[in-house]
Amino acid sequence: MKILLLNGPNLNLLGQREPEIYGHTTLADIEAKVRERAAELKVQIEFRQSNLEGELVNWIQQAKGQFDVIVINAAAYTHTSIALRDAIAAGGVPTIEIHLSNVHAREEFRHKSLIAPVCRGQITGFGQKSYILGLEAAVDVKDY
Ligand code: CA2
Repeated sequence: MKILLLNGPNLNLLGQREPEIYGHTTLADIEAKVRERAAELKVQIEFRQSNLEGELVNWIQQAKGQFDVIVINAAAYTHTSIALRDAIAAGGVPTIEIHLSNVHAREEFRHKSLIAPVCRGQITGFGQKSYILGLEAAVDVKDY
């Protein structure tokens, strides 16, 4: 099984800014933990980050036939991007939405996810563990 794990804008800054919200863990630390768990689960993982909406759209489009599941932390694009939503809907690759913080406990503009209706489910608020939970949900996605 091949899983594509996508990260949206500014997540490359994790661990360097706003530690009171996002903690001290870097995206590289998260990637290492995800790779460890993926090895235990015997699944292949491709881990990417982009600050560019169009690049994320391209990756989602290209995932068809290459990956079995997408796990995505779309970051701020979660709340703004019809383009990402359309790409997920059109791509037909089952997609799981994840967030580090609990978006529903934050500012009102973060309560709305434009991608949630086209994702299989949403995992939000468990810090870096959201990535592990997303991966575990991805492995079993056909059973849900
Ligand atoms: O909680 C999450 O995972 C978010 O997707 C993170 C996004 C935010 O816009 C979403 O509402 C929730 C922000 C990612 C940016 O991360 C930063 C890390 C360090 C410094 C600044 C931003």
